[in-house]
Amino acid sequence: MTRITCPTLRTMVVAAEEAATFVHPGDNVGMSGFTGAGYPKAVPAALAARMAVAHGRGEDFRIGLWTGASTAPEVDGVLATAHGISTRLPYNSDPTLRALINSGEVDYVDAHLSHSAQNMWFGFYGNLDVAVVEVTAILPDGLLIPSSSVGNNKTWLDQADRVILEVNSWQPRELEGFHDVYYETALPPNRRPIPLNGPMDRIGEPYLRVDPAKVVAVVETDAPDRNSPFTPPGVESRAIAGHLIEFLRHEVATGRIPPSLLPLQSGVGNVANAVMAGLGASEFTDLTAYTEVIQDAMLDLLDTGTLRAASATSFGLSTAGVHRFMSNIDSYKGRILLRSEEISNHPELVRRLGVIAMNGMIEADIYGNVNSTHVMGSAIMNGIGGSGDFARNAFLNFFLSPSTAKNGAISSIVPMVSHVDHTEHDVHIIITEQGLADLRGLSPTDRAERVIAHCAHPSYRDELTDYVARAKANRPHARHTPHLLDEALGWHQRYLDTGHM
Ligand code: 0RQ
Repeated sequence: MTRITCPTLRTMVVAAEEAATFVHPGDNVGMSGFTGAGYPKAVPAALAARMAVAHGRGEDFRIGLWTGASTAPEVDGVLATAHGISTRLPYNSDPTLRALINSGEVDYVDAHLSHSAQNMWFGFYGNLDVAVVEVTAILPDGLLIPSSSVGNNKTWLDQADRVILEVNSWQPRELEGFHDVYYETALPPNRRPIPLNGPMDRIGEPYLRVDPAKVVAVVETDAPDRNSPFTPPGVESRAIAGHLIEFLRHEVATGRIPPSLLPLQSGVGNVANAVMAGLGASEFTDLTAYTEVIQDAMLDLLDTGTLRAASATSFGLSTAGVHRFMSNIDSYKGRILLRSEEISNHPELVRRLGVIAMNGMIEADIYGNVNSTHVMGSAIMNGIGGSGDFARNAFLNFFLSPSTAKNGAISSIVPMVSHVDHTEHDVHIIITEQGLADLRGLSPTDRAERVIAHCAHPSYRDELTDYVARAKANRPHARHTPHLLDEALGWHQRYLDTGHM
């Protein structure tokens, strides 16, 4: 049964190799994809092959690659291997591309995900030449059923000069109705409030629109999403989750948040999964999520009723998670909604809903500044992703990490972060396996005391305490945020000197 029932677009079906000829050297290309879901499966590889041929002839064939967030080896991996990317935004987690960014070959614009679509609308990123977007099906009237992520697809389809659609029959046809795409966006000074008052409010439509006159090619695929496996939560992740859940209990007891909490946002990865698993084993019920990504642990919570419903922009499931989702798909309808990322991550909505934001970090400093993106100040890991969209506007935000990295050789609690993503003015609560530091309403020196006592690994506590004492003694008239600049900036150098990084 064909997934392309629009007569006009049916005539546009071609092989991926032919579709790729519509992408030219120097183009900006907006591809679908968010956390390894809903990315194009065939055209990027065909494009990479053309790039390799061009490079073999001594020609430069590179593109600006824009997506929703991270993709997969079939997009970032193949294009990076072909040295076909000149600029990348707004998020990457592919190791091959990361190496090219860190070597200086690829320019990377690491942006707040909620900003990426509007930066395009405002004209800050330049012209978008081509959109390559995966969809689940094309309906008779040309409307598109989105696939397993929405990301920036609405914007790419709307703004690109030329559009290539990939129709992936691996995506369940029953995804129809899981999406809510909001089209009433206007530019300043004509913006209006977004009419969303609860995490599951429908404010848009279940389909993406495309101008058929812009469609240059349609490619049929039948290929799975990346579906990375999950490792069961380790001891440290479980300890972090335990501290967080204990703290939520405390906040409920004080009456600051209701027993069903406030809508949850959870980052991706092992710690985030452990937090969700911990909530599943707790007494909390009737929770909601207003987040970016639906991971396996969220399906668990939906299955048991701990979680009533979840709004996101993407799935991020393991292979087992996909099978579970697909075999019970009807039971999730109406309980999972996928939106464009400018809505899933919108600061206006995050603040209105009072989201509880939980994100990983690389390091925090004793005063509460957080680095989510850079190793030793210079090397990008992934990017800020949605962490800033949520954290800065959240009712409560948590930053989570083991207290040490690289088998204890590196402290994740430092005098001064080597790169700042979330400032001391934004960060509420820091948690490591050692404990939790609630920084709300504290002065910098009180924060330092609490972070060192509760979050630093015991083997680094004395050194950090001594640092603050000496910094205070050194400049008696500058004790608001005591620092010894040489030492603070040099803290990370020892790891480089000892060859740990
Ligand atoms: O490196 O894999 O080489 O061993 O950083 O660290 O401990 O596995 O933690 O997978 O939770 O990732 C901040 C990167 C944490 C992630 C970050 C090294 C460590 C390891 C990963 P190896 P872990 P996680 C919504 C939210 C930004 C985007 C975001 C992230 C690697 O959470 O990308 O929040 N966040 N999005 O060894 C040196 C340190 C280190 C360190 C860790 N202090 N010094 N290396 N590492 N701490 C989702 C989206 O936006 C899509």
